[in-house]
Amino acid sequence: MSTPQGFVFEIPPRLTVLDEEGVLVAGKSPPMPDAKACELYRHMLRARLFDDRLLKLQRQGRIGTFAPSFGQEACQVGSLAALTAKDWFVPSFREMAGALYRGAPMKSVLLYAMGYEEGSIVPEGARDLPVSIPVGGQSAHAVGLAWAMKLQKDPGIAICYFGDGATSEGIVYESMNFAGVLRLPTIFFCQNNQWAISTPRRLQTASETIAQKAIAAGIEARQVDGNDLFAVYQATKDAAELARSTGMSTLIEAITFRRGVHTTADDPSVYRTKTEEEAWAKRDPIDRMRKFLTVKGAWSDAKQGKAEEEINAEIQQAIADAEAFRQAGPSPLMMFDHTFSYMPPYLKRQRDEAERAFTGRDVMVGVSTKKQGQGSSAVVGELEEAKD
Ligand SMILES: Cc1ncc(C[n+]2csc(CCOP(=O)(O)OP(=O)(O)O)c2C)c(N)n1
Ligand SMILES: [Mg+2]
Repeated sequence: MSTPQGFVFEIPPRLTVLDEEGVLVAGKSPPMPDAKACELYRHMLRARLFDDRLLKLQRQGRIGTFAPSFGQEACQVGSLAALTAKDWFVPSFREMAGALYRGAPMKSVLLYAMGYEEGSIVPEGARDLPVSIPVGGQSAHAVGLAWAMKLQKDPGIAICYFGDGATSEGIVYESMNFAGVLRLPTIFFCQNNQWAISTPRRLQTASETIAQKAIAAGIEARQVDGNDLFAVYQATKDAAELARSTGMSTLIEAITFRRGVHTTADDPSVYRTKTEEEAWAKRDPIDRMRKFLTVKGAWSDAKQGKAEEEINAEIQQAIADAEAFRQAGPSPLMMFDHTFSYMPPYLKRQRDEAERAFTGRDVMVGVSTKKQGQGSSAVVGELEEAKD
């Protein structure tokens, strides 16, 4: 149905360019040359290897909690590759792959996970916001940035990331409504990863798609295969062009899967099945792109080996730098300062507990504080709860 303004209330069919086997869908062609695809593949691999390492560091007590990007690398790298450094990147808490792509140092990611405010410092001049924990809240920041750019006649756009769960938060609707009414060049990028902690997609909303939520706000709606970097790239490029030329926003629903834990404080085996996890493992975005590039002769085992070696060395160096910072740097207890002029008792209790956990240890949490049979210690549990 078309309105007098020419707005069409419909969602085009879900876009897929590369199928699960890494084969081009009939009639589709790659939206970029092989060299660019290899470069983006390497970015996804880099995030995946870093994610793996972060999980190990957390289990060793060397960093605190974090939310892995595992399985969602194509959503983040594919969409950001379609934008420029002059566009604003507005993440939630699961966009480590995106942050690295934008140029965040690995050391910063580590410092954030160690509890240091320094981990939230964005490199000078970068149009990136730091991690945002309140679910959905960053959508309003993106719209504010888009509004400021519109007023300043700055040609940039803002892209914000949120999950399927966040679409049940009022602020996401308010932001889309604002963007629609004022024509603020924003891309609302929903990574529908099928779960909001233990809440499955089917209990999140009765609407058939998340994309259709754009229609009420009068903005464009798209659905893409979120494990297909080419589809994500194409959809974001189209949305960016539309936003730049007309101010029209788009809600992109990327269908993907959170392959790992929600955060390191979570154990998905208690609420979802192995069968579901295995089905999605077959659709993995990195494997899919590797197959495609290998068949084309653009990637090889030798290139993979070299890339892994370089990335692992980079990770090693970042860990060494972050741990040296911890040895020499300010206390992570500073995270409790500067918010209240008078510290509320509940926060004081958390601070004291954290102090006991940190004092005299050169790791975040000692193994001795672990309770039998639990993945995390009582102290970490409380810190994680506070951070969630
Ligand atoms: C306003 C608010 N409510 C609750 C939480 C606790 N919480 C953290 S993540 C999360 C689920 C988010 O799910 P989704 O939006 O699907 O994103 P995903 O974690 O799957 O990437 C919840 C409820 C929070 N951080 N902020
Ligand atoms: Mg989710």
